[in-house]
Amino acid sequence: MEIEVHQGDITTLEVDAVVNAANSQLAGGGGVDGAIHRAAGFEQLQAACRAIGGCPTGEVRVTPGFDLPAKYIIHAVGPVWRGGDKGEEKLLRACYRNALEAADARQLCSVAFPAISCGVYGYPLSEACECAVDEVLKTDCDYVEKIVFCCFSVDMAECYRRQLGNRAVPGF
Ligand code: AR6
Repeated sequence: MEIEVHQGDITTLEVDAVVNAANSQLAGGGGVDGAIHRAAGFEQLQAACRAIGGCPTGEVRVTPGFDLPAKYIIHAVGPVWRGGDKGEEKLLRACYRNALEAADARQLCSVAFPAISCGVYGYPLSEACECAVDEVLKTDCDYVEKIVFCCFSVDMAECYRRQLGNRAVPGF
């Protein structure tokens, strides 16, 4: 598995799928969800989301990428951080695992993740990074061969690099 830490806007990435940090209504919103909706084309993406209906926390749903360079959007609903003892970690890990499984089931090769739950939903970044890296390293994929951790800030990119370095991932 090739792993890259990229600092920038996930909507510009030429990957098979970008993961969206969605809400359980798949209704669109701010943050990365807003950016993905704007870049994909709000109306067409919302029509696809409405047809799906919604998505429980920890699960994922897939739509086309529409006007994005990415072929697919994997909408993952992360947990709202409520102090850490309300099952947040299990749900966040499930997002990464389910997103990878959904990509692999579609025989996709490259997937970019934002830091799910680390914005409006308030998940502490270093703990979220640990879950993200851990799940990516331990999920068995037949087709997915490249993962991009897409970071909006220098601090966030550093956090992922540190995590990957701690796991002795080549290149970090
Ligand atoms: N590219 C990459 N990362 C981004 C981008 C971007 N264009 N924009 C923001 N981020 P958030 P959440 C980072 O709040 O915490 C929405 O309203 C951002 O810096 O987007 O899971 C949904 O509709 C942060 O590190 O997602 C939900 O209601 C990370 O993406 C709710 O927010 C995630 O921040 C979900 O909250």
